[in-house]
Amino acid sequence: MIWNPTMETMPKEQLRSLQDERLRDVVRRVYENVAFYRHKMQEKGITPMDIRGVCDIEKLPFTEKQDLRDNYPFGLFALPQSEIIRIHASSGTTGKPSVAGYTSGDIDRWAELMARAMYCAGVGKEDVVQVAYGYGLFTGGLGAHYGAERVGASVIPMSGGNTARQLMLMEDFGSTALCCTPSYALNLAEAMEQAGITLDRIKLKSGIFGAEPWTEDMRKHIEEKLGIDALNIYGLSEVMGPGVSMECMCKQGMHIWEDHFLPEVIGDKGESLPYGEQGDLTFTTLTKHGMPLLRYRTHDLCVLTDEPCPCGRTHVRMGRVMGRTDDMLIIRGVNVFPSQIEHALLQVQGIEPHYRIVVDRVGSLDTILVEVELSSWMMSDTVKGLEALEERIMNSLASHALIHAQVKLCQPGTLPRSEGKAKRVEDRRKF
Ligand code: DLL
Repeated sequence: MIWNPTMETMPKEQLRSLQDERLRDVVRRVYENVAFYRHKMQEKGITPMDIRGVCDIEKLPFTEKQDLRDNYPFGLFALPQSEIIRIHASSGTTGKPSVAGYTSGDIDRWAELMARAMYCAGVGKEDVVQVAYGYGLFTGGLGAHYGAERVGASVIPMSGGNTARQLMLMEDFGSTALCCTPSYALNLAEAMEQAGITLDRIKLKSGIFGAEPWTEDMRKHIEEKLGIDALNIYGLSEVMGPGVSMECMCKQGMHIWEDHFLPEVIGDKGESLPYGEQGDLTFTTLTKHGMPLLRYRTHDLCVLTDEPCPCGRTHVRMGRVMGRTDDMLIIRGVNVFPSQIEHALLQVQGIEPHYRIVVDRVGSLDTILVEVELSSWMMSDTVKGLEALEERIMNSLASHALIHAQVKLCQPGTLPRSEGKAKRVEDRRKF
């Protein structure tokens, strides 16, 4: 199922010349309408005339999240407010959020890209889509909502939370697709088990999960528990929201919709890296009118590949996001991402994928404690058995994540559950 075959399977050369044309257009628009970009380009001694196409991308300035903050709230909008019909903002743990404005054309294009995403997951007009991403300033709920409507599915706009009600409606309304964070999908699966709802009572067949990092192991776990295909979707509010990229049924990375976004992977020295190398994912928006961005540094670490995909889509794919550069923990000089810890934990039998990472400092030494829940069948095990399990977890953490962590086994159901983006790390160190 391909929503827009002309665009999604467009030959590479044709796609590139479309990008060339659209890049020239967006550069001209921001130069004329956004003082921030005009100044940045003047500083670099360039004008829109210097940008002939994608080959000149490295001449353009980067945009950082801080630039959005400095121009808070509407300083990067490229059109007068009368043209803006929607405003979203990302939560931002400290200070002011970063804001994004959309014209009606932007909303229309977003719905189109989310429709592509729905088709990637095999979701069409016969489907009942339960949207359990939060509705509001967060882009997850409304993004999924408009995409599901665009393909003609029946949308249940649940928003996040209220787990018992989610399950009741999932069963009663016969939801066939679920949109939420992977951690909430896991939470729902567990609650289903506890409520004694067996898989034959629900009709779910696919999940469109994203907004936070997750692992291949977690995918398997969720797929088994819910009896579905669990697919990865990526996006960020500054660039659009969910649907910047989406995995197809081949499950080999997420297609970035290159007719709308120009991705680059940037290395430590600010250089554009070739496909296959890991770096900071960076986007230039090619068709946004409300708030176009040039070379926006997401700080999400990943790898791009342009190996042909069996699905026939020609758009470049991004691998799983390893983590954000600012999520990386440095424990006694060792760099570790929460996703590596998740991977290490899910190799071990006897525990559940509910975990929390507590980092602290004792004297001048960093400590890391990994709390993880026991599977219920382990609860009756002997002390010796539990000690051996702890040891296996520590070994797995040492070999897969290269850290020496303390491990605490917790009773099933005792660690906090997520309803949106999971908060798995508690860093108690004072810097
Ligand atoms: O999380 C948009 C979204 C909603 C994406 C629903 C997918 C589904 P923000 O709140 O601005 O927007 O957060 C963006 O979340 O820079 C990544 O660090 C992370 N992220 C999003 N999707 C994924 C994913 C939405 N599939 C930030 N895997 C991004 C890993 C993801 N990280």
